Amino acid sequence: MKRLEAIARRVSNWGRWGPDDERGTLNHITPDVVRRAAATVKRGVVFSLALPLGADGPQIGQGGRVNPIHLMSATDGRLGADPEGPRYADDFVTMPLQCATQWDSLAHVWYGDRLYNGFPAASVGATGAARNGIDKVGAGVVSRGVLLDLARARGIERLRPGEVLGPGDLEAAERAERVRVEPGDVLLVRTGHLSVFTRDGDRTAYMKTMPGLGIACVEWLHARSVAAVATDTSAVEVIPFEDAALPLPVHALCIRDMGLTLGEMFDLDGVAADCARDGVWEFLFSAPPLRVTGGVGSPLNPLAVK
Ligand code: UVW
Repeated sequence: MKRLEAIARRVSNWGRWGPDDERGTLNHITPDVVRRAAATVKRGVVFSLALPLGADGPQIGQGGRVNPIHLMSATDGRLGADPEGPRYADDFVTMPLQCATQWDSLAHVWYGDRLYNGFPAASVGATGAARNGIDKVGAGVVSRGVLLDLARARGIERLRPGEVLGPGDLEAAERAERVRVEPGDVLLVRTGHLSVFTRDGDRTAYMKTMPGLGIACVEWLHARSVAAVATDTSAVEVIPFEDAALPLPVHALCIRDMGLTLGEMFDLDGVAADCARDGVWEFLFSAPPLRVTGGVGSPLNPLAVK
């Protein structure tokens, strides 16, 4: 990370919201931002941006990440002796918290023995994250969502795996959509890459390489005071990495230095099609994580309301 030190210093938010802050850029979501977000709702239509949580998910076992295992613990449960009485079903699910549509918490990636805001890396251990866990997100993530559809802005179905996206690409989409990413917004970036999995059914190609944000975007996200950023890929950033000797640079700078929450595997196709129809690329966005104590991530069902 030595080579990225200068960027890390420029984008650092350590101490900005106090020495105990564990929410990072989510602090950009002020009551004014939420009111403005609510005012974007005009038609009352709601889109889910989540992949289904099931055995058919995108995971290929890489890094121990598997798809959810859903088991029934009761299928004919009954209480009391009345054979005509109510019956019930119960179930449980075993899953990596990172296996489908999800937020990365600020304890997910770090370097140099320090997490976001200077907390020791040892805060993350066998019992979870004592600092910067997903449970610290509190009231959730409710803000204005702005969708930049980079594939559509270029008139193509999807971007090429390995394509490095820069600030110029984000701004070109802003111009094409006549929208501007403002402080406190949740930025949703559609690359079209999700269809490698959802349409072509090729999990390996979806998971192993992808278009994504390059290092140059980190300062842009900082300058725009974005609250969180999510994409339709599994890593937000480009894979292969820009420098093979420097893995996860965007995660490292965004999560550890800036305190920026990252969202992955968002299904943006439905809402993007609607935005293309009505020309409105902003909406009320709500994606509260599960309050998993000490979790370093959380599965989600993000909603866009227009
Ligand atoms: C890692 O691969 C560590 O992170 P992510 O799934 O967030 O890309």
